[in-house]
Amino acid sequence: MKITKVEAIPFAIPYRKPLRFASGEVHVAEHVLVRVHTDDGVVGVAEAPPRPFTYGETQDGIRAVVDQLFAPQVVGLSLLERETVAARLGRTVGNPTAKSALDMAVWDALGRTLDVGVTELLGGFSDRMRVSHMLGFDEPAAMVAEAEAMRDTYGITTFKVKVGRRPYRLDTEVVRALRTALGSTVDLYVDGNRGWSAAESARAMKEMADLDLLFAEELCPADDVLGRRWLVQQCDVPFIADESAVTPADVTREVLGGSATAVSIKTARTGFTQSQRVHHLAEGLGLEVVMGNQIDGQLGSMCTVAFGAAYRLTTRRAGELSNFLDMTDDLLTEPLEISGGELAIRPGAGLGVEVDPDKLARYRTDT
Ligand code: MUC
Ligand code: MG
Repeated sequence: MKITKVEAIPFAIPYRKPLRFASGEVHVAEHVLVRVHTDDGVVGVAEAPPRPFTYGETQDGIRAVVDQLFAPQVVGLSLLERETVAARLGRTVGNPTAKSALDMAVWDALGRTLDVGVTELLGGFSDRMRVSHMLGFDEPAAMVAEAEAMRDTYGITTFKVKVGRRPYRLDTEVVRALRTALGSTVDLYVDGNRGWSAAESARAMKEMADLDLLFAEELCPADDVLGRRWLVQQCDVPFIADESAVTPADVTREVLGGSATAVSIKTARTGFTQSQRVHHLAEGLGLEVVMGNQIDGQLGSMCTVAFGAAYRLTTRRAGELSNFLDMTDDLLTEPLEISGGELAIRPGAGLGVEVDPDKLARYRTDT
């Protein structure tokens, strides 16, 4: 079970339709495939999505930190020494998606070695999650059409609507149009990616008070400490900390400081090992939890559902698992399939998915 080699392979797959939101936009999935090899001939995989606008990481930076700092510190360790892996990666600050992909590839390799699924290793609560679809900025009619297509084709009935534009009415009109078109049979929530001030957020929430929102996420910057606290106090729905709560310590600070009442768990930034800590913390604090999307490809989405399905708390709400549908292609031998509004884990060992060597050869950018 010894780790013998770690690879960080950059690849690029264009989006059919870019995702736009208040802090940036994504046109091409320029991710890094991380592979962990063991002396038993097992290979564990995961992907790191660089999000410079959220974590300051780039594709080149992820490759460099994995190759130069992380790989030398984990080669020689056993797959069972996951806490030691976490402690060694933890000596370096930041780099959350690079650390997470390595962590999840170790868990995948462990599952494959033991012939057990990652979800079973983690908690084994369920084998599936309901799916929430994230709607990026567009005209109201286009966003309504996208939501209707997701509902009619995949049975998805939960939508996270990107907001945070100025003037805020651009977004409140979209949310109103969605509620009018889709009726009360769908769940809607909003994510501002820190685009509004606290005062704009309060006004926008007041204007949407009759739209029966489920949550509000990261509407204004958490660094606007008093403004954010003031906003969260008057919010009548759970207020999700996403990019303001990257580590378990951040979650503690934001929640105890009154800046959030719910948390987004993203395996892309907390892997499986740190996501367990965030999950247990959220359970202990009595927080609502949503499994979030870091604009993941199919491998990243499988990591999200593998973790989310493992616990009762994470299965309570739909997980953000569908944005890979906007990519022109992906790396897996068998594409993920959403049906009846749900995404199931794969029955095999580890994550239960395989990277297609031909697809990797086509999309890798290092050869
Ligand atoms: C989200 O929930 O915010 C957009 C920016 C980011 O960091 O993640 C995505 C989705
Ligand atoms: Mg968010």
